[in-house]
Amino acid sequence: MQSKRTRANLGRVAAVALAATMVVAGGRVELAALTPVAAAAKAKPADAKSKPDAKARPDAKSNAAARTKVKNGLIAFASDRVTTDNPEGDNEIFTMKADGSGVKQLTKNEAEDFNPSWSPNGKKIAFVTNRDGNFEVYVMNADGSGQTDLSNNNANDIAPDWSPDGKKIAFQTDRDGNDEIYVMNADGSGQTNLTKNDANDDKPAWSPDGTKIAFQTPRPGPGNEVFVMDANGANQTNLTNNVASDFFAAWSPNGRQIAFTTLRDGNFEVYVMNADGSGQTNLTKNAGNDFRPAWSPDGKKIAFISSRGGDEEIFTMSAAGANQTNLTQTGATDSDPDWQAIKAKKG
Ligand SMILES: [Ca+2]
Ligand SMILES: [Ca+2]
Ligand SMILES: [Ca+2]
Ligand SMILES: [Ca+2]
Repeated sequence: MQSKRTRANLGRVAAVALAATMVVAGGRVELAALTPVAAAAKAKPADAKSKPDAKARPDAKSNAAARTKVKNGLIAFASDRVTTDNPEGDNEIFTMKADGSGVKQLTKNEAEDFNPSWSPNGKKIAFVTNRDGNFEVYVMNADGSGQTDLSNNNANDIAPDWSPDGKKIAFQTDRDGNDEIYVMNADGSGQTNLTKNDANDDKPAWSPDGTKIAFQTPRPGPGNEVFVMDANGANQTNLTNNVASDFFAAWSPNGRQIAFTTLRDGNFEVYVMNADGSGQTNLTKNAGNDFRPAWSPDGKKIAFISSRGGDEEIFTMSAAGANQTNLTQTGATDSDPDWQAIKAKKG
């Protein structure tokens, strides 16, 4: 049966993609991530010198200008909730308002559809689907129309993330025998390996100024670390440097912080750190699993997944960890939040 096949396939790929989030602690294996992957370094002295002050940098200035023109839009997410248009209960892409109301289903497909990622202008959503028999990065319009295969490769292509100028999409693929971070043009052309490392390199996240890509990798192992590299793959650097697994990096809109997930406290917590890896701070502080942070475009809130109530729900909190609020409350698995940026109208 189709849905069974795709589910089995999803399970396999999720296991591959998330293998690096498994941690062996005292002989006990803890499975770190429960969803279908949905997950500025100790800057070199030379780097640090060339960027002494973010405020003084022209690109940082233009980012600040851009921020003032952006407001928070919809939250896209994946869910296996049963609906009239999803009787089989496979994963579909949905959107909702930031208060959890106005839920709309964008995909209607018996395959698994997940990992939504808004384009910087808020008009398109890249996502992952296995409707063609293996995982591909697709793109669609914000209303669900025009669903198109971008990666078009027999390997598993997942975890898309747009460059801030909307011209490129980074993603994760196992086409070379282990997971690598690739980049392609927004039309799917020019697919290029950035990481080229025997370890699994997963879950790219583009910095708001476009110069860096954060990702997760179990180097040196056994757990994942949050790494950062230049957008061309150079200078791959460990930011977290912690024996526990650290993964699911997400840049703050001003580029000064990176939210991530860590197992260092015995269950998943959403942490935040400065973009150079300093100041690693627990935001969620909850006995349940809290993971996969996604910033609001205005930088004031963070969406994340929490299973503190038993099943995975989409929560939001302030950027300081206050007001942790469940938006979904379905009993289904709700995952992969990503927040739309809307350009405020002029005048
Ligand atoms: Ca589906
Ligand atoms: Ca593929
Ligand atoms: Ca690799
Ligand atoms: Ca927790």
